[in-house]
Amino acid sequence: MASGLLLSASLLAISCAKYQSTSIDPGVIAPLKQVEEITLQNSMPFAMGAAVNVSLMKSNANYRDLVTKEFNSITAENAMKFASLHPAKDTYTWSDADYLVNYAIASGKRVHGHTLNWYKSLPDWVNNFQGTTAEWENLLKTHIQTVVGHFKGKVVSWDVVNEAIADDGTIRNSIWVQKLGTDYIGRAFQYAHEADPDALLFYNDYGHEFGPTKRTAILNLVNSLKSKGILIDGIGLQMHTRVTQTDANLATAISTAAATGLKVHISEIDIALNPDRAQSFTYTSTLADQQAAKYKAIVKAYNAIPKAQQFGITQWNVTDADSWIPSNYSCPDWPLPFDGQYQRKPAYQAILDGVK
Ligand code: 9MR
Repeated sequence: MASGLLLSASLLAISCAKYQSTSIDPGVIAPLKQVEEITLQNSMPFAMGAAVNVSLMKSNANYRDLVTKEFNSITAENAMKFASLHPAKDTYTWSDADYLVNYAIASGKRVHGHTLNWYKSLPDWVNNFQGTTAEWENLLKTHIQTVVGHFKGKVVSWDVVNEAIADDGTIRNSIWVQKLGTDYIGRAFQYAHEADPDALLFYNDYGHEFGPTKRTAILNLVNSLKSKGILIDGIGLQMHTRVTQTDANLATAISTAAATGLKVHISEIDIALNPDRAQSFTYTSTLADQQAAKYKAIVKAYNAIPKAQQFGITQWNVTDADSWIPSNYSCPDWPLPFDGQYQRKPAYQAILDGVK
């Protein structure tokens, strides 16, 4: 008892000495406030996402830690595509996608699903499928409803149809159009809605910033779905763009999408520095600054649309070392806000500045 009193008395003496030395009145001291670290998810007024690669999430702690720290929304770069989830007619492989969804739930992040219908990344069994129109319709419906049903209540939103418009503004002559006609697009949305009435459903495409031809065709498509009473919640602007694109074209892409009244997701952003795909190309601080200015212009235009329509901005993978661009085009490039050493580039601060 006596030693307990002695201990309390000495602790009091120490803390009083502390207060005296900093001349703070112990009676009015405020509880310690935790200083919030500046990260994309802490600092931006809308969701900030990244497309992630499951192998890197599993094998690379630097990559995973950066995703955990910076982002509050996750898209699977490849793990939810048809070929990944449904490699044979009666076989579904959920493990990689489930891994991501479980990671997101455990770390309090939103999951955006990508993608239920695309003309690429189809397994051979679909490309080679010999069936009647009814059998193709069943294939489309079964895939969509099995996938949406599996993730019901965990994946909040889906890119239902991806890249159905060609660059010349016509409906892309995909395998789906060949087998089912152009109205398959609306039915894909209906099938997804039936499987999870709470999921937000997006049409996702690239090239809104190229000019009016493709953009108008995309906007006409989503407006016609709406006017037919088909449930569509949002429009995804992929925004695989380049440092040479004009701010005006980028802003028009965003404002015209918002004029539909739908939610707008900048769903796959990256900004190429080497759009001519030169084999030998050098990353310079000038280019990094130009890229930063372009990120800022996009964020600024996005921040100007109504809050209720801001679904968020998702970058396509995490660092320059993981981007699809160098491998896809066999050329060097540095399109993302983080460098290959997981460090923030000038684009990072520019994104934060875009909402100031
Ligand atoms: O980044 C993805 C790459 O790893 C895949 O090989 C490729 C084919 O499935 O798809 C890439 O992601 C694309 C996305 O799914 C749709 N929009 C264009 C993206 C870049 O090609």
